[in-house]
Amino acid sequence: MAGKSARECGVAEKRLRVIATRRLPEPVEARLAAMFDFVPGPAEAPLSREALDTALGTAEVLITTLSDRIDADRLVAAGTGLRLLANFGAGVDHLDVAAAARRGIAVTNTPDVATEDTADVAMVLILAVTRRLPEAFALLQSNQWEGWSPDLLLGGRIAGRRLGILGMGRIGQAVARRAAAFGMEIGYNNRNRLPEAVETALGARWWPSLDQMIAQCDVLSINCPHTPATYHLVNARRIALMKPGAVVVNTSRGEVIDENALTRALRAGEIGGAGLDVFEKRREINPRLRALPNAVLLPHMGSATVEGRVAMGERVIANIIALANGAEPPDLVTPRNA
Ligand code: 8YV
Repeated sequence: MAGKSARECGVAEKRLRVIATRRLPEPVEARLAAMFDFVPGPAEAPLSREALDTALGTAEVLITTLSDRIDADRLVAAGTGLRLLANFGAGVDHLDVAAAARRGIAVTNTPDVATEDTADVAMVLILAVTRRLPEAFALLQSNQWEGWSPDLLLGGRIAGRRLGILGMGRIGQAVARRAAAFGMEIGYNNRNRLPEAVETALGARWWPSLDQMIAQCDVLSINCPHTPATYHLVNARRIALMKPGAVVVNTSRGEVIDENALTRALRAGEIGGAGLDVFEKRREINPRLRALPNAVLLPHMGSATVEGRVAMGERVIANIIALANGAEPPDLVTPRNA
């Protein structure tokens, strides 16, 4: 498809002004440039406030990422021509979808395409914490490994452990499939119970009470989106319910966990460890958390595969093409499903 013209792609001839806030994969940018009046974003950092305001004021479609916080106040800068915030990513908690809707601006996201990659990283974190991988890397890098010994870096076996999945959407279910293959027992807590056939296929048990699930599981995997209802769902009270030795893994959004409460519990040895790909204040990670040997921290790379990023770009393009053709974009996010 790269290089095809708007006409060949079935897009109306008037070229929409599409501005991206970040650089996107090369084939995705090539397609956007062939079809639209496309302005790529800078590679190295998010747009400054001023540059974001200018982009909001001049774009018809703005391709956003999670590094662009666009709330109601920011939307004041939107020009009358702005019709779509096409988010490059599934989570839209950085965008005020309701405020956008009030201004007649649609919001789309890129569901599905990061499911398997994000679930892989959840497993990476479960294994890295329980098998103490960072300590192992550090030992070799320090050149102080004295060879095999019977008690060196003993971790825990994950087979037979109970996994509690908080949020059993696509990613939660992909984590369940992987964890089952590793011999874990799967439980989940979700707003709605899954159909029985899906539960059976996944071998997953529904816990109607999050408190009860948290108190029973050995590993808690956070896979629900961040919404006002899930903010600090894993708070100090719930962390205190966890078994000593339990592990918390988060590949969703940092805000779902009270990061300071988690740090306190880890430092006090009240729980066993944490594997985090996301943080409450993005790059401003609690330094005490960063210093802990039983906290494995990753730089938000759950969906960071070449294939995933290109697929995200394809979803963005499909949404813009639909808009350009006067059709409903396939991945429309409404205030109700945001
Ligand atoms: C993306 C994510 O990389 O899709 C999401 O919601 O959290 C990430 O994996 C990010 O959103 C890009 O904007």
